[in-house]
Amino acid sequence: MEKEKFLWGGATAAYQCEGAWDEDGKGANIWDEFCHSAANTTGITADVSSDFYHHYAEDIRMMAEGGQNTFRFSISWSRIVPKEDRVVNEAGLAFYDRVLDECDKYGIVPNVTLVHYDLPDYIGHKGGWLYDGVSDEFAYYASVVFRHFGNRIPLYVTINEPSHNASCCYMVGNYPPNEQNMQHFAHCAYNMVMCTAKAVREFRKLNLAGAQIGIVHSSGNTEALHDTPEDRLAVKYGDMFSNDWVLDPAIRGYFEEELIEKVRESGIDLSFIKEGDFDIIRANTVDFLGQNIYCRNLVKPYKSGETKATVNNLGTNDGSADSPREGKTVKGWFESDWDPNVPLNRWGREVYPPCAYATLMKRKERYGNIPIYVTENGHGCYEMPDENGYVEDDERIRFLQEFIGYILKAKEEGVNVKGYYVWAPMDLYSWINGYKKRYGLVRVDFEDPERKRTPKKSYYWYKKFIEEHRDI
Ligand code: BGP
Repeated sequence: MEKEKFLWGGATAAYQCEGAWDEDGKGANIWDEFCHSAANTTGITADVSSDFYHHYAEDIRMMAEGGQNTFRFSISWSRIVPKEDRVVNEAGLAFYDRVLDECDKYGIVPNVTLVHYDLPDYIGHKGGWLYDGVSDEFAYYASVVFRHFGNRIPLYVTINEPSHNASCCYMVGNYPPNEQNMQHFAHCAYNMVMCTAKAVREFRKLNLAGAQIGIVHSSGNTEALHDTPEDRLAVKYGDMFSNDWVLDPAIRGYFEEELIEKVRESGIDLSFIKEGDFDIIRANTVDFLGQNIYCRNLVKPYKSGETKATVNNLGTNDGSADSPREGKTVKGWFESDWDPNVPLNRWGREVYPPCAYATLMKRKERYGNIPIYVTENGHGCYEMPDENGYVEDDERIRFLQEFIGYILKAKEEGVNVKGYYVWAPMDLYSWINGYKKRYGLVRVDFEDPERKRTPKKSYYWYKKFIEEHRDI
């Protein structure tokens, strides 16, 4: 039997790169609505962004020429089911057919996420992730996608990063609907779990030979700088809060009783759990895990203060001791800790490559041999191109090289890692950080109406690295 090829590629998300926000029958989503509203104080939108909608052929060709054999992207829900009446927009399906044709042309394996933050606005108006019907609407949309694309898509993902998404929407409040409300956080989190279970149920009905379904999770491993009983407990709570509620139901089919009790003790009203839900969760687990790897979850025991979180500080970190840092306090659970020996990026996030190894080892310890794709890993930077648009992004190359080194070490030690996706193959919109924070291997000139693409130094580095590691 031919050895299965390791997948090397890049990842994007619909709202961040497609543009064409109201073209060919697409409905608005909660990000269109937020970006067009006064709540968006920067005034920056992704109405055009990288214009992937019109540049997909060029982008996919560049991926192929860069040696990449897989591409992770997301489908825009509101392109497929634009309105509450559930009528399917054929032009939306046709767009993704064209994207898949292009992938086929180069033998690029598509890895497709059903929702990457961008709920349709009509779901948003009913309460978004808090709407009781959100999981049924999602299951309907998912079944439309599964029926249309079938096993042309071998890797489906239900939701991108439930924990990061819920936290930004309802804890930090930097993503729509911009709330700081832990009751809503928990309700949103629970509905996301139900969305995955119900979408998996639709997927199983079709018996799509050769196609698999997974979930993409973002939080890394939890660790503490000290090894006291209190620190060990903080690590446990850190995992329960950031990892277990997403991964236990999706992979094992249940929440641990201890988690439910701890949430109840924290004063959360759990009446959103409906009879029969746990049977649906138990019967509908995923085939693989998509693990995004950016940083670890460094914690210490909870001491004082109300629950709060900070993330993505608009590039204000200048390295000084009082610069904003990413982290959270969860009352009665844990607090984030800071390691003075580990550098932070401009957005206050640790740059700590060994977390890639530790995260993957932890996943194996808890979830056994489940196939894992590293579905995102990347480094945001402010960048200056030369007069030809070329960027020498050595800092990004170092970052990727070190992280990939740790990922391959975990693979060598038995973690079932089957693929790696750099965030991102080209520059795109970075949510509330707009366009100045860049992640791409290919520069996109956002000032240019034609959105000229220019490969950066990292693009060529990645190409060579893949050549040397094609047959791992
Ligand atoms: C992940 C998201 C992506 C992407 C990336 C970088 O959490 O899945 O959508 O944006 O992080 O984050 P940011 O753009 O906020 O720096």
